[in-house]
Amino acid sequence: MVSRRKLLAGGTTIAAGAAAAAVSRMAMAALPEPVLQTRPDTMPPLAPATGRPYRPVVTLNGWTLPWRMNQGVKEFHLVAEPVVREMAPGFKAHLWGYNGQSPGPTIEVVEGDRVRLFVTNRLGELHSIHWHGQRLPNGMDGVTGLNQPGIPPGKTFVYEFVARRPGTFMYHPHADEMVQMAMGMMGFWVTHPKGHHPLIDDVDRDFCFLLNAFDIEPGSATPKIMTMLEFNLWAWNSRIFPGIDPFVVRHMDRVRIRVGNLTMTNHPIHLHGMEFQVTGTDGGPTPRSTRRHEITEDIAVGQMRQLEFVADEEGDWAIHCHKSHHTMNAMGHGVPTMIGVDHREVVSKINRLIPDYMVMGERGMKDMTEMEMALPDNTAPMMAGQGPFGAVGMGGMFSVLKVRKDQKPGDYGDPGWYRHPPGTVAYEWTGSLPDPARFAAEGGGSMPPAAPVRMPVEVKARKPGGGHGGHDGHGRH
Ligand SMILES: [Cu+2]
Repeated sequence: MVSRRKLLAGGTTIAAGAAAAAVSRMAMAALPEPVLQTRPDTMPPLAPATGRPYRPVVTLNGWTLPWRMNQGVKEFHLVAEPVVREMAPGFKAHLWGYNGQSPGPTIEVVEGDRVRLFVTNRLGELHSIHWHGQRLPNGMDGVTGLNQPGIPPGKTFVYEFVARRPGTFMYHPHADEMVQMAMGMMGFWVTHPKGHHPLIDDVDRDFCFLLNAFDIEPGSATPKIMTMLEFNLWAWNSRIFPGIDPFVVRHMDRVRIRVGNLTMTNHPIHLHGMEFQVTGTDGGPTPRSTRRHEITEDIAVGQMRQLEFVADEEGDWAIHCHKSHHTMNAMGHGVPTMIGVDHREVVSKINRLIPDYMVMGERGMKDMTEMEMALPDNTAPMMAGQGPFGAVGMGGMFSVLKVRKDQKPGDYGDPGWYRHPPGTVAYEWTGSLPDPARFAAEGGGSMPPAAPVRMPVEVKARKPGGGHGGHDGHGRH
């Protein structure tokens, strides 16, 4: 999160870019200097120093790309290049991205702005960028081969169009799409409304992030690019829990969270504690008559959603993808279910033969966080987050919405854990326990079986084994 120290450090980088807004006429003939940012921290919102005013967004574990005004045109410079992204503390991945990061920086403009984007290709193969959702001239749409030739390695292309409609957008490659997106190339784009818009409310805090997924074999650092279903790292802006910053807001703030999905499956994003409304989709702001309260919004592949709510409940509220496999980090193996089995002796014997062997905990997966196991080098922590009451047995797409009365306006700094008022935390029952009254185990049905049951069977629920690609859950290693 944005501490004072980080703010200063990050501010230097961004200020250097903002200063480019005041370059000489001579320099205006040249490309805008690319601004690079390699820290994975959530940077403070970039207040517009030039152009039309707006309330800037905060990019989760990311930043907004500074621009320069050149005779009324907003100029940005994106550099497509290999990057090293810290996905969680102690876990770095070799990805591709823009300007030092995966995802690339967020681009913020105002409805009606003329935008000129210089795109420099520092990859070893053709590149192009598609401005997902924008109204623009066909030749600016970025599909290699269809709308333009691919940008060769080492070359820079220029895209120029007017940001015609306000809303939530993304950008991503449209050259060798599968590889380049699997490697982490994507970014967020927000077009703010010009003046008051009847369907776009002012908010106090405006967050954005992309859903993305990677398949990085434990022990390696580069994603596999052929994967279609069996991803093992489910990320928000190329970060995984516990490495995802919290969303920090003031009590009674009006909050907007913008989410875009550039994975290959849907993600039901679930907020605890409060209901939100979906105020915008890919097509723009939603009519007020269609808005209803939700606590989970399924975001399909290639879609964007704006979730809005008034933060009227204090506390530390979970926000996560509701697919439970997406709140887990990389797993080393097709893990057998061992619930109910005391396997400690077995494991130590197997480990003599197969040092990396792991089994699922006997009381559930959370056991693994407490077991002494050597993970291969550069493996994401299986599940590790230390909350105020102990370990949080999660990974992947999980973060915390922190609602505080004493948070200052504009302060996104982490306030620490919520201090619950006395008597408002679930507690242990210490009285006597009556024997539970149980119903019979056999149920009825809408019809009797056609033939009497000869041989009753009893099974235990078991996670699907590895090797067959039918489910979109954990890795199959
Ligand atoms: Cu998900």
